[in-house]
Amino acid sequence: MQRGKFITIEGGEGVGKSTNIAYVKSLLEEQGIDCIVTREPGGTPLAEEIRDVLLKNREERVVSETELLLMFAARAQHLYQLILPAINEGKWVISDRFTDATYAYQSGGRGVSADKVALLEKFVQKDFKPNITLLLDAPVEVGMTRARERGKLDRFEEERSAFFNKVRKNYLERAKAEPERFKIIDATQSLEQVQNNIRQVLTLT
Ligand code: Z5A
Repeated sequence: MQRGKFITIEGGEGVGKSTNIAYVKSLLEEQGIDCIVTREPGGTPLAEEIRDVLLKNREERVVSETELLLMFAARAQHLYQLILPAINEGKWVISDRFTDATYAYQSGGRGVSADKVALLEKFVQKDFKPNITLLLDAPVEVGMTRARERGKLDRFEEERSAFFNKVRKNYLERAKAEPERFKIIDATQSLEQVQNNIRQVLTLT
């Protein structure tokens, strides 16, 4: 049986990842592709528990290394329990965020060295990487306004725009370094235009 593919959707907060993931699934299903949608941190019961720990607002300062290790603990569970078994059964897996988010947030945003992220990436994933990464890109203010309109903010969303600007910069640098894998979508456009772009990119791939 042919192995499935792994598609990730990345970008800062509020750029439209959750909104567009269902659209990506419907596009693939139109082409007769069997696929599942998942997210990070999370995707399995244990990984979702780790997500709750990560997103909870708390008095105690969360050390960046703790945050990094928890991201990869959730990822190991998600990868071996859900992503790889599905791909081995021939399914395509579409994930709302994956390891590019760790480079962007923990390294770009928090300042942990990229070498530490790369070490854990190798340990957990070996050479496994997404086949395609859709990067929904918009100025930080656009995403923050959209996310804030939704109400209560989690521990990450409480960060200031300087943090999210570093995250965005890191994503764009990664996209530049791997142009074959990354497809940048201008997320400031109307939802209809964003989805037209996603359709074009996925049809050409
Ligand atoms: N994180 C990390 O630090 N390291 C890691 O390795 C990983 C994650 C994997 C949880 O992620 C947090 O974990 C995340 C990074 C960190 N925190 N932050 N920030 P998450 O993906 O669950 O949380 P999120 O990025 O904050 O997702 P989000 O706020 O739900 O954003 P979104 O999914 O991209 O946006 P949305 O919910 O689809 O859209 C937001 C609103 O905008 C909504 O009302 C839509 O109707 C509207 N929208 C969407 N598109 C449009 C367009 N084109 N026009 C107008 N309005 C639109």
